[in-house]
Amino acid sequence: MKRALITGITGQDGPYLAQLLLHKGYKVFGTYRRVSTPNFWRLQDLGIVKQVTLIPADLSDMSSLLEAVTISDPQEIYNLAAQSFVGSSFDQPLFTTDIDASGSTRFLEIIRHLKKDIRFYQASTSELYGASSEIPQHEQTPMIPNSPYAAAKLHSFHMCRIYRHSYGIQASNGILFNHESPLRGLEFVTRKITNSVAKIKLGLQKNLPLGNLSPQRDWGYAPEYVKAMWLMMQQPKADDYIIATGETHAVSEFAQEAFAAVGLNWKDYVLSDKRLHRPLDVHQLCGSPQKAETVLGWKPKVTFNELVKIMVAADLKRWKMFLDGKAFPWDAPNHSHEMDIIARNVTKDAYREAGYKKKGLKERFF
Ligand code: NAP
Ligand code: F7E
Repeated sequence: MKRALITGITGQDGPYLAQLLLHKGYKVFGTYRRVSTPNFWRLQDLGIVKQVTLIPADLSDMSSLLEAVTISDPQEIYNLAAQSFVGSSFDQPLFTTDIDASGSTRFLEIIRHLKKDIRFYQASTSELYGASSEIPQHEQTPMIPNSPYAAAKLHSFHMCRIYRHSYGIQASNGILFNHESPLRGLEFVTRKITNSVAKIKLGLQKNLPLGNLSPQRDWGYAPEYVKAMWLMMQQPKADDYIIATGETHAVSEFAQEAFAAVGLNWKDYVLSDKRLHRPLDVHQLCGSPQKAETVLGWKPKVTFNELVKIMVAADLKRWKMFLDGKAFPWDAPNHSHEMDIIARNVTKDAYREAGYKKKGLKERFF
């Protein structure tokens, strides 16, 4: 029986990947962080929490990673754990660097020292292309990161390449473009929109404040993307692959489609809030999945419109069940209103009151 270790099994991709590997007959181990409130709702939603072996580990703690590898003794490691929210990486650049850059190097070092034949999957990202103007982006497109998140992930991308060439470690980078699902975190724009659309439709929310509406993203469906991760690990040689749909849509289009799915006009509800703009954003991402199609035989099926409908339907169903008094694993009821929890907005108001703007503090605080 093959054994796989998935870091970040409590996130969006981890449970879908675990489900796929279980179907393929793997013994699946997953790392989770010790948190004050347990966070297994996605594994529960897919009904697999009892089928995976959970190991406590943190990417900042080398000994816990060594322990996880020793316990699981895997043929394949999928390193999905990350501080994955680009917006937060501007607020926590050092933490993001420790987890998203050094975290993967810790695993590569463990594999090197144990001298084990372990295949390593690194969750790389379309954010690496950041400021690149080439459309569509392909594997040779110059990588110009536009956030601390992307810079940290670029470090990991190169460390995989370097360990591959220096020590023959089978480390592959999956350069995945945005992929979404009903299990997406609520802070990401797609799920933020579909959760709000459901609440607005049911009279539980009045409007939807968003940041920059013009960035364009290549959005795919997460369950299809985890299949590509597994396919990469089955290749005789490690390599880097873009996983994308080849289509790009603006944030405003996602909002328009999501409101239209419940018969509403997005312009009646979406508010523009400058506080939600990032200090630096990525304008347009559109990936070419040609190499993945040719080498891995991987092709996306779910279209942009289908993706939006899947997500809206899931959130609408959840809020209706909630109103009917049903109990089920879910994140939204415990989620604070975003505008209440963004610390930099509090800072902004405090600074404005103190008249600090004149003293040259950065514009983003105002
Ligand atoms: P996600 O939902 O944010 O999940 C991230 C996972 O990492 C969670 O399980 C989280 O644990 C864990 N984690 C965070 N900090 C950690 C730490 N210090 N030590 C151990 N675990 C930690 O992300 P995702 O959407 O599933 O994405 C999976 C990976 O692919 C990430 O590396 C992301 O950067 C990358 N990626 C995602 C996309 C996308 O569109 N989804 C595209 C390209 C690349 P908690 O549950 O405890 O927070
Ligand atoms: O933002 C804009 C925002 O946070 C998408 C991660 O999985 O994919 C994800 O990163 C766009 C940005 O995802 C709001 O400014 C407007 O231009 O959903 P997002 P992301 O930054 O693309 C990549 C591939 C990853 O690797 C990451 O881990 O939407 N936007 N208004 C907003 N974004 C958010 N979150 N909230 C808003 O209100």
